[in-house]
Amino acid sequence: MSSQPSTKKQRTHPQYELLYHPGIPGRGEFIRLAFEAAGVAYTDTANAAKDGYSTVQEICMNKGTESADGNPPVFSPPALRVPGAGKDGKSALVIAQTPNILFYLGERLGLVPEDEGAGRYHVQQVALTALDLNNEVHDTHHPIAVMKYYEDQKEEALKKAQDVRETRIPKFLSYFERTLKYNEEAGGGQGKYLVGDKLTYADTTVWQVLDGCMFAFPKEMAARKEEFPDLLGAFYENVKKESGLKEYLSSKRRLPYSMGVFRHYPELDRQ
Ligand SMILES: N[C@@H](CCC(=O)N[C@@H](CS)C(=O)NCC(=O)O)C(=O)O
Repeated sequence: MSSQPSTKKQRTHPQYELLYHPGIPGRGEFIRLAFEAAGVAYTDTANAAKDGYSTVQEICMNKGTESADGNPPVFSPPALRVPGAGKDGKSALVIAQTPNILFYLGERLGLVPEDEGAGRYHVQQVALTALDLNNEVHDTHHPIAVMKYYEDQKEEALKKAQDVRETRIPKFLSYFERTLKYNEEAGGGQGKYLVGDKLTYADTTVWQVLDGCMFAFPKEMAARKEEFPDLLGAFYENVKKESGLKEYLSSKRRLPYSMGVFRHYPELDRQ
């Protein structure tokens, strides 16, 4: 699908291409949310056409010394291809690693504080922390081997999930809740935004991880609501209502969770 969110920005943009696996939100979702929140069009290459995934595989999963257009190799999707932004100013730029892509897009999509000071690094700091939690949640169902089935590592998964739910999730939620309060006390955000007084990719990234945790561990997250009322209440609800995101979240472009990072195995949730 070629995404056409409502256009909010006046600036002209290249036709950005998100290179990711088809059919799952996965780590591609952090990038989609940034585009959708900004109202900037992008091509979700693997979901846009039947042969789209072969392009993703050629660029991001080849065994050569180059990804494409003279760019260095990519370890794995997601990657971003930006036509016209290559070294010679004509070919394409290809970059990878979710937080690196978000950092590149942040200023271009208007999803970081306007001044170039500490605020931009704070946005990146919060997003990186949310992505750390994303990785820890992944390890609850694959604690031993990424390429082995969940069923082959279930015993370890039960132990890992218990630790992540009991010690790691509350530690991360506490950090995000304190970040919200810090911003509010500094006169920004009104409890709606983590950094500054408008939506940044820190908000969209934290929101996606919270939403994924609610899918994966519904009982655990419901039980934590009292402890973290601002984060799991006002903040979570407000991000959903942001223009661009509201339309996206009820559209077909928002893919359902399935067998990606966020999986619902009832036995891994609070009992
Ligand atoms: N740290 C990387 C992780 C990338 C990653 O793990 N990508 C997954 C899909 S979400 C993948 O295809 N991994 C293949 C592999 O690790 O072999 C990022 O944030 O982009």
